[in-house]
Amino acid sequence: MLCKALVGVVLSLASLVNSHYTFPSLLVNGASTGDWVNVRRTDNYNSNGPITDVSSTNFRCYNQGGAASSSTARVSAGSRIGFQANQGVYHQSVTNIYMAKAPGNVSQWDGSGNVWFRVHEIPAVTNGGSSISFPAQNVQRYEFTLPSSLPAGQYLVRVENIAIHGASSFGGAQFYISCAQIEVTGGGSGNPGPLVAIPGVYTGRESGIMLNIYYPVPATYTMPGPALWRG
Ligand SMILES: *[C@@H]1O[C@H](CO)[C@@H](O)[C@H](O)[C@H]1NC(C)=O
Ligand SMILES: [Cu+2]
Repeated sequence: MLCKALVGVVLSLASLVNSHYTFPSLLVNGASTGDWVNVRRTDNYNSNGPITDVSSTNFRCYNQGGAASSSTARVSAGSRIGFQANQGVYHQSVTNIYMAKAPGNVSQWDGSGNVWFRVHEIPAVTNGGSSISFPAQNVQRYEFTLPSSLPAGQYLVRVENIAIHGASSFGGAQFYISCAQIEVTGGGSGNPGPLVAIPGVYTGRESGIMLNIYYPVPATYTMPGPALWRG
């Protein structure tokens, strides 16, 4: 018992030093546009710490401490975009990417309302209970293709990495979030949805957010969030 407790302390000290991260840069067709240039600087830009309250307004873009806006990157529909972390993503985790269309100038928009749709996911991989693995872990970049039917206009793009190494009790999941500003050119007449509000999209008790990944090994894993919109 004592031994186990000591191992626990050592492991948690190690994770304090090493394991947190941020997503400061936007990727456009594989190239970073720089740290906090097109991504709104998050409150944890120094601490790298997670947000855990899914009902907080700060759960949207994690930038209530200031630095509301950044500059807006122009990208054409059909391009490959994404986010780069400031170091490898250490935690056993899964990743969602959401987008929301601004009613006007995205620099002056806070992303409130039923406006967010989910465009990309990197779930955990299970196989009926014998193992679980995390393709979102030990990588630094999450990229996806903007559907060519995405309507032109200005958008917030929100990366949400959900670390579930200690998620067996309520509030234990760690969320690493940031929002980029883009202006989509070209584009089509798609109708992105279903639309949800952030916060509001989660209660924190979803099976993909509050779970024990160790024992018993989950037989399946369900990504939290609305259905994906793929264009
Ligand atoms: C959008 O808002 C930002 C910040 O207020 C401003 O710098 C920029 O010029 C605006 N863009 C347009 C097209 O009005
Ligand atoms: Cu961490």
